[in-house]
This record gives sequence, structure tokens and C-alpha cells, in this order.
Amino acid sequence: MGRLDDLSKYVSRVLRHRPEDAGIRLDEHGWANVEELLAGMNAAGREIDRATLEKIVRTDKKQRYSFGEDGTMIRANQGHSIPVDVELEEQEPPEYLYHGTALRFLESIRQQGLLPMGRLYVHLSGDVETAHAVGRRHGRPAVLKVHSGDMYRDGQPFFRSRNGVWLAKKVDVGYFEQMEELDNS
Ligand code: HQG
Repeated sequence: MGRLDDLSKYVSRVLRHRPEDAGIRLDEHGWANVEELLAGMNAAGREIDRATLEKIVRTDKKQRYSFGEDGTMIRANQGHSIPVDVELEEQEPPEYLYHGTALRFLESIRQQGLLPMGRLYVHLSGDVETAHAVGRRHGRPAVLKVHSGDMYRDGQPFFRSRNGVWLAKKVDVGYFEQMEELDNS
């Protein structure tokens, strides 16, 4: 992994899960002060300057981070485990969304439904390929087709992060089915 990827992973961990690693705090909307983040990372041995951070934000393939309007603050767009309100936009979902997971989680998911586990929301994708890639992060992947339209009509709110990830508080049993296994797994 390249140096930028490495630093990006660290930024992601600090802004979503462990701000204390860089000795900083997030405000209630998940914002970190950029100067404090840079100073904290350098103090933690992760050498980084403003230009490098800007490059990470600009080039990140999943567009995980946003700067505030005046550039003094930064936050992750989604994926948090710590309770911050990143002012997600509530949106009517398409009829179906997809969730990538690992085969070994399916039994538990069939019993409990999809739960946010370590994060604030269940993450859903608009297409099967993305969901498949998300599932692969955990082992042999499985993709669930989620009946988001039915959920929405039944009163479940859906949110969309600035970087296009669909989020829901949970997906109850009865609103998803497993898709055929893809062969390129
Ligand atoms: C599973 C990445 C057992 C769930 C991705 C998932 C995504 C259950 C795992 C974002 C369960 C949690 C989030 C239940 C759910 N029993 N297991 N009842 N309910 N699970 O990493 O969705 O690269 O917290 O299926 O692209 O994999 O980090 O969530 O397998 O958008 O930006 O519990 O993270 O983005 O795993 O990934 P995670 P996720 P980044």
C-alpha cells in the first residue's frame, strides 16, 4: 500500500472511530479542526501536511471526506462508529438496494436482520458489484437484495451520504433475500 493510502486509512480511523488516537475531538457534527488533526497526526508519528491532506481528500476513490466551507474543518462523510450527526440527507430509496456481507454472517443475519453492528447505520449500495466488493472485505462474500421500496413505504427512513452510500438504521427479516452467488468471488 502506498504512503497516501496508509495516511488515508489513518485519517479515516481518526475521523470515524478513534479521534483520541490523534489527540483530537470531533464536534457534534463530526467535524475536526484541520490544524489540530495535522498537528495530532504529526505528533503521533504520521507525517502529513495540509497539501497532502488536501490531496487525500481530493483523490479518495470513495470520496470519504469533506472539508467545511472555509477549509478549516474536515469530517468523514459516513462510516462512523462514534455518535455524531453528519447531517445526512433523508431520501426516498430506489425499489432495491444491495448489501454485501460474508457468507459466515448469513445465519445470524437471517435471524436478527441486518444491524449496524459497530457503526451507526447499515450500509447499502445501489448496485450489486459495489455490494459484492464490500462483502469481500469480510471473507467469502454474499450479496443481499434489500426491498428498500417496501421498507420505505412501511415507514423506515433512508439516508444518503454525500459520497452516495445509502444508510438505514436496520433491515428487518422479511425485507431481504440472498442473491445467487457470483462466480468471480
Ligand atoms: C454484518 C466500507 C451478523 C454486515 C464499505 C457486515 C461500506 C451482521 C458486518 C462501509 C448482522 C459489519 C461499511 C447480524 C450485519 N449478524 N453480522 N445481525 N448485521 N452484519 O464493516 O457494511 O472503505 O461495519 O453484513 O465500503 O461491511 O470503510 O460494515 O458484514 O460502505 O469507506 O456485520 O465500510 O467503506 O461490517 O461496511 P462493517 P460494512 P470504507
